[in-house]
Amino acid sequence: MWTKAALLTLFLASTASAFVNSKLSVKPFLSPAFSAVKDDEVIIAEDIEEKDKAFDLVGYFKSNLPALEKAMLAATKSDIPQTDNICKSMEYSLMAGGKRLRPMLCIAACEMFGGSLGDAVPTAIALEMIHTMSLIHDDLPMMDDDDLRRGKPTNHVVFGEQVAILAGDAMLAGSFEVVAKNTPKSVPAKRVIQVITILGKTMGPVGLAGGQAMDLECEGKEGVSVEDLTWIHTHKTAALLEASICAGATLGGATEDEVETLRKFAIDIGLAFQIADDILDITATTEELGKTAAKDLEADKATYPKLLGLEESKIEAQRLIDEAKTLMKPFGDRAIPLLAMADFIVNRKN
Ligand code: GRG
Repeated sequence: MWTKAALLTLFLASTASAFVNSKLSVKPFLSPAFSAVKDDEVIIAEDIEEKDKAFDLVGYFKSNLPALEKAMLAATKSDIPQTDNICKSMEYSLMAGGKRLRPMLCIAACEMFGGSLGDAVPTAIALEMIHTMSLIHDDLPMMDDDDLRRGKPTNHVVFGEQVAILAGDAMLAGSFEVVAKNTPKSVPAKRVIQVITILGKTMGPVGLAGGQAMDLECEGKEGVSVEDLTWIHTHKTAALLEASICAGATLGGATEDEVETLRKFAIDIGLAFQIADDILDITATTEELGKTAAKDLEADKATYPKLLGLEESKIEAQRLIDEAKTLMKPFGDRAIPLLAMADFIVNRKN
């Protein structure tokens, strides 16, 4: 078993690494498909790899954010006074910020196949509602027992455990309602049903709920293997990134084969996301993360750095990102926003 001191020593020895010090460096890339160019600088990119690095990801996020925030806020509102407290609790966590990665993946995948921002927004916010619900429940004393999330006291600390559980449940149920009710009528009903099916599966025993159950089962247990860990995180973490991308692509009109290719991409970047998360847990501060640092150590959790070592974990995360990006080659320029998000996943600071 790794002691906290051993892990911290490992961390100090690794602070010079390019991975930890790398930044989300984004320069504007002028493309008719994307209007998020911040200034006049135009980079003539030689190939997809360069274009993906040059893509203005920050601008892309900023341009999509207002539509998302507006729809998310509306999803927490009710004009029935008896619901004031639970609605406040939902709003507190949903509007607390966060990277909004899952909605952005959904929008990018939808646009990649010709869908619009408006086509994707209801599903995109449903994904963020599911994600936020999973964070609220994950933070409960009976689960990971945390008191800080997105830089604020956790939901149960502010509203109490009972309301926090119910606010999570309400958001889960509401996610289906939002997709069914608010997806534009121009999107074929068959695609909407496919999306609802994806969301349902993603929450279930072979999704977040099952991944979390196995994660809790393995806590403090000896002999957890890399295979066990990969199973946990394929379901607990990667499944929601997979749903985001597959649902977005479905809404945009991707074929079954195209969705399958994107699914492989999503699972790769989803696992890389978790490895990066495990690394940040021991290399970043509580202030940087907006949640309690070194939490995995405290709970004696199996993590990638614990099983593989810090350097190997970084190598594995980058290998997964490279593999994911290779899968996207057939899509050419259309995949650039998703490729830029894949890079962001391993270069992020929180
Ligand atoms: C969905 C039915 C159902 C149950 C949920 C509690 C639970 C079961 C699952 C836990 C899932 C979980 C919390 C996985 C961790 C994934 C992860 C690394 C989250 C951090 O995501 P970020 O960094 O967070 O994108 P922000 O705050 O930026 O959105």
